[in-house]
Amino acid sequence: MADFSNYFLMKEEDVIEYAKLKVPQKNWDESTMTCKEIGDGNLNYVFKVQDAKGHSVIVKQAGVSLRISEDMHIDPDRNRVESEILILQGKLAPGYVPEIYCYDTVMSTCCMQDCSDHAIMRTAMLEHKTYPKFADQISTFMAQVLMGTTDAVMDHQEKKALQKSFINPQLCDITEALVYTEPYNDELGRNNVFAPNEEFVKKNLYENDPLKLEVAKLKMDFMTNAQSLIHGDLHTGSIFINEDTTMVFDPEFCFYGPMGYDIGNVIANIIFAWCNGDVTDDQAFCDWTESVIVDVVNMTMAKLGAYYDKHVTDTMCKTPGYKEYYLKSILADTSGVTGLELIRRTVGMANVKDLTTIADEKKRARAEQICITAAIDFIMNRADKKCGKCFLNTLKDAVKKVDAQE
Ligand code: SR1
Ligand code: MG
Repeated sequence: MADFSNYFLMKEEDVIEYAKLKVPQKNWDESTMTCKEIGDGNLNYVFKVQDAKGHSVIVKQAGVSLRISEDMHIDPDRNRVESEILILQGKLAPGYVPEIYCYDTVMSTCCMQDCSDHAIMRTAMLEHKTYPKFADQISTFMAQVLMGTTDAVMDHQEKKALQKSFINPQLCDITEALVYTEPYNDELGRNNVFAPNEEFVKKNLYENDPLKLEVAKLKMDFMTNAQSLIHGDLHTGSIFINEDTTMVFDPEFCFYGPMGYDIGNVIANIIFAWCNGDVTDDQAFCDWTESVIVDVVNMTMAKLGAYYDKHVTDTMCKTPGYKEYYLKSILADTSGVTGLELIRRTVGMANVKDLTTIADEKKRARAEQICITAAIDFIMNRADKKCGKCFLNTLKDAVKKVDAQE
């Protein structure tokens, strides 16, 4: 039997032994323990271990190559980064992330709270479920974690220590390529463009120099604006949800970057959910997603401002007018990133099921054109998107524009 003192990629039977050893506090009923690999992400292996007495744990292991592509290799130390940030986020926003029971830098594995009384939000979105508390909960999480890790609030030396510990060059490299570069030129031939939209993508993205100029500005901002400790991949596949609670997981892309990156990811992925609902004319679901778009923007900005007022420590940041300047730039970044995420999940290497599962070719092509059209507006006119309604109007205007071209 393995003693887990040297790294190897675990199989289900190994994970049972691992859980017995590493999570003894569960008082396992050993004879009834089972394990199932439940991961469907692009990078890691995720197992659920349980027994007949109701004990359970999630065991997540980082492989040396990625599930989405065997040619892509990333240091499995990302598992440590992920565990440490979950612990920190749990302190800043208690109850909004799974509890980490332990993590192990030899096996690049962590053991965490089983959240299977929740759904993965993307799966729930594909079933057109609605969650009235979501906007309030995700905005609280973002405000507390994002503003709570800024230079405006934190001791500057402690902030720099965090920035150093969460420097994450390999994962950032993926984002810089897949979000900020390849969707605009397909330089590595890895884009997945839906065949009926090839011409549309060529004209609106690959040949759109004014757009590329704005994306270049956003890319350099992503790489240099160490504003807060961001999740770095806050899409609906990184959120557990049920009627009562919202829990954020999978923060392995975290690093010190612009907080609009997280907020924009949430908005874009709700727009994908809207597109999926729109295809089947599910009015109740679309109405809810529309309210989420408006509320997430407005509530997040209001809570960031309130957190700032209560916790700001930097003397110069207390100067009248600075907070408003700061929040304005966050909102513009949020709009820009909403556009970037809409584009990269539509035409890039990692697509979203909200679009790819639309079976009707014409409806899928239309949905993708809506995303790209809205995205261009979100990026090009990002300084003008000053409230939640403006974000929703950008989507509605894109629908009108695409439908008028048909
Ligand atoms: C190579 S990994 C592809 C994507 O999956 C992750 O969830 C990130 O979004 C990344 O860009
Ligand atoms: Mg992920």
